[in-house]
Amino acid sequence: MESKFSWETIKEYQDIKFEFFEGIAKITINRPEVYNAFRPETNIEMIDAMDICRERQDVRVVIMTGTGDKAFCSGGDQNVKGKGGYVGEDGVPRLNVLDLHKRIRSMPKPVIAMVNGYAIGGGHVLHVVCDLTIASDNARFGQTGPKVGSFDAGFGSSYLARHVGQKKAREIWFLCQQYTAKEAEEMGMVNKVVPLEQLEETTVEWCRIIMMRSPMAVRMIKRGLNAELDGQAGIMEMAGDATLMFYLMEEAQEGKNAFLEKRDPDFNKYPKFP
Ligand code: S0N
Repeated sequence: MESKFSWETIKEYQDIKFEFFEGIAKITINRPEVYNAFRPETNIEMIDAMDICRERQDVRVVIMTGTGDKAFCSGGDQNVKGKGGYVGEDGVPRLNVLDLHKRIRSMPKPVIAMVNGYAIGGGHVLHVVCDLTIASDNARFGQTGPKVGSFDAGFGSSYLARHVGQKKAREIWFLCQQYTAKEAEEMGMVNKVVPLEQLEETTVEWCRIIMMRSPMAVRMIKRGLNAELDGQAGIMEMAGDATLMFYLMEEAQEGKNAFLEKRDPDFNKYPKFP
């Protein structure tokens, strides 16, 4: 489908497209012949793109999607699944999609799954891990792990249960059935369902609204919501951002300046709010 927006390529890859438009980065899995299933190289490229999104100050929101109108992502590429993981061109088996999940959680900006078809298996997990999900009306959601010889007992189940509740999460995993976009929305794992032809426009509209909000406030909300589930790693991310804000305060500058000027710091002059 033709895009209404003038996306510019940020970097060329083999398995993904990586584009930018007015503050929004878009990462598109570009393997339509396998319904956008991922192989180790796909994840390596997505991780690289995510790292660029993190570093670039002009990127405010990240969209993840798949090429075409059939699939967002159908999970791990079954053609390269071997013992010990998905086997890359280097012959090494990996499950490096987990490193991508960590990047999505850690990204100090919202990551939106723009689901344009099947979100199945590891593809379902991918949308679950994203901060928001906007789906087209033809999208279908579900897990296949216990049917095809895999499972994700990480975010793909525990975080899913935070969206849909424990009973539904167990149903999704134990039965491996598919759910319509409307059912997924009613369950609470999809934020909005729109006709396919309005999917990108709606997602960009949501990005634009987010970009009108305070980046630091949005960032801290993401940190807080993650920390509830992510334990010490989540607290570390939130603490890192608290330190970032402290660095911006004169009180922190005073400590550094006093050290460099070889004098005692004077912290008395700073407010001590109740
Ligand atoms: C998506 C489905 C339901 C679509 O069915 P439909 O419409 O009947 O089309 P098909 O003819 O089946 O598919 C079209 C073409 O696409 C190929 N294809 C589809 N999915 C894959 C895939 N995953 N790998 C390779 N090829 C795929 C088809 O073969 C077909 O090609 P042609 O035309 O050439 O025959 C249906 O396709 C389906 O059910 N797909 C398989 C879904 C699946 O089982 N995915 C893998 C699930 N497992 C994982 O994702 C692993 C996850 C994991 O290991 C993990 C573990 C720990 C922690 C995290 C994870 C994680 O990934 O999150």
